[in-house]
Amino acid sequence: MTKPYRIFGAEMSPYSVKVRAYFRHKGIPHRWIVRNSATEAEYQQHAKIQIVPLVVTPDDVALQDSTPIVERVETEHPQPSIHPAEPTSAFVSALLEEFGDEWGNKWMFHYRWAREVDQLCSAGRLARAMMPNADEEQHAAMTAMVRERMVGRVWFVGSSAQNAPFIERSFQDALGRLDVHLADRPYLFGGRPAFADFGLWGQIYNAWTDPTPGALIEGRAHHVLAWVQRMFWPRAEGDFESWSSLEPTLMPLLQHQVGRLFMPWTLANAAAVTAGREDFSVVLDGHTWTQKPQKYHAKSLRALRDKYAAVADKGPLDPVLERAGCLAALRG
Ligand SMILES: N[C@@H](CCC(=O)N[C@@H](CS)C(=O)NCC(=O)O)C(=O)O
Repeated sequence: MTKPYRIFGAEMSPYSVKVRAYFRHKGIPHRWIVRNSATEAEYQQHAKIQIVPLVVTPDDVALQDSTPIVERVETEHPQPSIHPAEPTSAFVSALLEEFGDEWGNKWMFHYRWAREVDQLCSAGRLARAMMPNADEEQHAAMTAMVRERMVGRVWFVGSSAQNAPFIERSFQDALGRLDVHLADRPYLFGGRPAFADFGLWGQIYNAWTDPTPGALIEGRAHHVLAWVQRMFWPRAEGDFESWSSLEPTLMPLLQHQVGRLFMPWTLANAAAVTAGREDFSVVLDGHTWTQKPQKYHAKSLRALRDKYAAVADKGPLDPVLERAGCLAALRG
């Protein structure tokens, strides 16, 4: 019998649970291994960089970085596909996957560390996950350490006093639009989960576990809440829908969040990385956003542009991307 895949991850790591949900949906045999002191030696045997998730294949190949992990495993286990057959839907799904990973992470990370109630809850849970057998005193000390370390890192995703209300408006706007879209279907592209579901879900599920954004989801977005729970172990309930039936409620999310906010942000970020700048500012929907550039995002923008370039027939796709305000940025 072939060995199962091993996924080293953490419940509070959005990229880890994204990959786990993918393996669960595909029915690919795997073991979920929480990265903590007990599993650290095995993790270090395989990890090239110190991040989770780390996936080790049955023949002991180590994979890191959630998007390429899913893409690679998908080529080895192509059925049932997470990519809609219609090329427009397939590309929009890849675009939303990238948006979830990169912009959705700002929502999650900001809310996790902005307010005392979320800081205490998150630091306490992280400390417990790292040292499951700690006594109360050790746990309190570890909680304080984690809290100080993480609160000191929020600037990394652009969370700041200046950007905070803007990030929170973006989250709440997206929740409202997703709730309308998910009122009529179990997953973003219809009856089965697509690439986009996994990327967005990792972030929104993690936000749901924190007090402030969790209350927003539970209070205002019942269809999103049902999707958060469905995606925990996602099962196909039907087929992908046609783009024409998805567009009426998916386009507003693309326009308001992806075209207006994420695309100009990612372009400005990539330009700042290329120019080797210490920080950059960009006007997003009338708000001046300032942060230090994030190197990884320049790389993932290049990968997204490569995916756009590889779409063979752009005839139906380009007008959709134009309406969404995303086309120019993807052409590069
Ligand atoms: N682009 C990577 C991001 C992975 C990532 O940022 N992982 C975080 C946890 S969610 C991590 O391990 N960070 C290392 C650290 O905080 O020390 C992916 O998609 O897998």
